[in-house]
Amino acid sequence: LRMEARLRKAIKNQEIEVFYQPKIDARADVITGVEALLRWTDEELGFVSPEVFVSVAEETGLIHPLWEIAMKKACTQVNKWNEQREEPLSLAVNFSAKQFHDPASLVKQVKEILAECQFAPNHFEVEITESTLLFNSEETIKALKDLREYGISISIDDFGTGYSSLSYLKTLPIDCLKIDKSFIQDIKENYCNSEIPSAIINLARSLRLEVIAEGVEEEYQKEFLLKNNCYHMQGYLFSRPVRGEELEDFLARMD
Ligand code: G
Ligand code: G
Ligand code: MN
Ligand code: NA
Repeated sequence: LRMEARLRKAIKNQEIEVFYQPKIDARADVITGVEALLRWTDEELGFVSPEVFVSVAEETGLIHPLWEIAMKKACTQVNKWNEQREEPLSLAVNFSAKQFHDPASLVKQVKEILAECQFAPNHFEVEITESTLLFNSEETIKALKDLREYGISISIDDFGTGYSSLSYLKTLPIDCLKIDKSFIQDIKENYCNSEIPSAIINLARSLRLEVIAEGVEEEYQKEFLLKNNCYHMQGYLFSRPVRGEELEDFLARMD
């Protein structure tokens, strides 16, 4: 209850920050986009893990205002960066399953915010988890189709950890599988424990989906992924999620 009240206050006083984690094409070590990740440090509670406050927000209806903060701040920020770039960065935002209770109005709001921020839909990515697809409601599927027709791409976050059936992969409007970081962290120096990432990479290829590995921390994990034709990566090996200013240093170093 105290956390809910503090979070409400933080939203009102604009104390919620957005951090950015680069997505890398590891073939050439170039940055292709960023994922927006919320951060909150409260005066009384100190740093609160997003896992904690996102779940509080989901239970209390605060996930919607938090999402609006992530959307507006990130679209504005990434647009600024893209003005200075030849190759625009894509922007990925996490969407909670709870937000698909009213899928049609969610789609409407996504379009409104992108239009308001003049952010190009074809550089925007929605990250959902398998739990969003679990109920497979007609309206959710229609919402994802609408987003895609608008130019937005859809990624399945934490792929491989959910309880949904694989059958949706053939029928649902999705673009990309994000291999969950737990599977990447399992990959050891001699490439043992790499069966699941290999299987997901092959699955994505067969279904003509894109694939990205998250949680890449070690050079040998990157090597394994490159050898297995998974080129897109995210993880501490490249960069932690960082503030906008720090991401600018990263961009300057990469270019
Ligand atoms: O940034 P970090 O890996 O610590 O995030 C922990 C969890 O919080 C992850 O599951 C991440 O998806 C979630 N999270 C961070 N930012 C957002 C957000 O803007 N919206 C939603 N729904 N979840 C977020
Ligand atoms: O659930 P989602 O994938 O959106 O959340 C991403 C979370 O993973 C963030 O909390 C981010 O800080 C974390 N993360 C990103 N890269 C790494 C990594 O290389 N190692 C670990 N342990 N966590 C990571
Ligand atoms: Mn994510
Ligand atoms: Na994840």
